[in-house]
Amino acid sequence: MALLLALAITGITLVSTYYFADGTWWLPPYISEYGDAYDKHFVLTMQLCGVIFVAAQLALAYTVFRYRGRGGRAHYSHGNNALEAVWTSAAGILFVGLVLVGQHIWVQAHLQAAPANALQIEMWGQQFTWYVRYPGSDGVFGRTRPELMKESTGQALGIDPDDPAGKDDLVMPVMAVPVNRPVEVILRSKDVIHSFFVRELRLKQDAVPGLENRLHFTASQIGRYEIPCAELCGLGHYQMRSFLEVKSEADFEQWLRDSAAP
Ligand SMILES: [Cu+2]
Repeated sequence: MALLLALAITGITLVSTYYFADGTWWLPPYISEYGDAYDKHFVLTMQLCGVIFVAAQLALAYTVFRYRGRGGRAHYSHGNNALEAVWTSAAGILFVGLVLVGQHIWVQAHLQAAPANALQIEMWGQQFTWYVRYPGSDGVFGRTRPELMKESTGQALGIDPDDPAGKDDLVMPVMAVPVNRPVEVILRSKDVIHSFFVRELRLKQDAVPGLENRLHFTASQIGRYEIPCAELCGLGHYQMRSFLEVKSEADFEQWLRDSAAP
């Protein structure tokens, strides 16, 4: 029995490690400026954790077999404080080290200001849908008022009719962006915490009620990419998704015109 268990542990460890190592289980190709640094950091993390994972699982398999029941009295151990201290601090150093090595990628996308020519887009989360707002030709988002929010009248975001800046605002179910042009996304939520996630951009950021969370990117590949909500936000969470449509500059302008037409 102990031998079978040890073999099963070893087998599962080696098979799962193989699929990670040969790239079967990996992210789709990236389309943003963060992709290269992000993937390198991801690989480094996976390699370090992978070595520890394999070593720990093999040690477990060995221990299960070596100390199998042979009918004698069990020996009880209270552990080893020196060993506990060593591997706890080793794990601490590893985690803090990885954060220090990778933090510049996060800072670049989330803390540094977007380029001045970036196209601004608001992304609103609501149980269980996304609303994408474009500021229109004036480049200014109209004021929103919570008491005016009403889905049944098509006023999901409560754009104030008395604010001239809101007259040309465009609210869409999908996010279209021009290729190779910086885009700043302003994340807002009407109810609970949602999360904007596009695997191909290698970006994920929460939309939090009461906050305006910003991130920016430049998409380099025309195509259609899923935007699932990546925060368990309620019963309908599984169906909450939108799409990022990266278009050529001309197609994007055309899309804006078509969408704005009554
Ligand atoms: Cu959600």
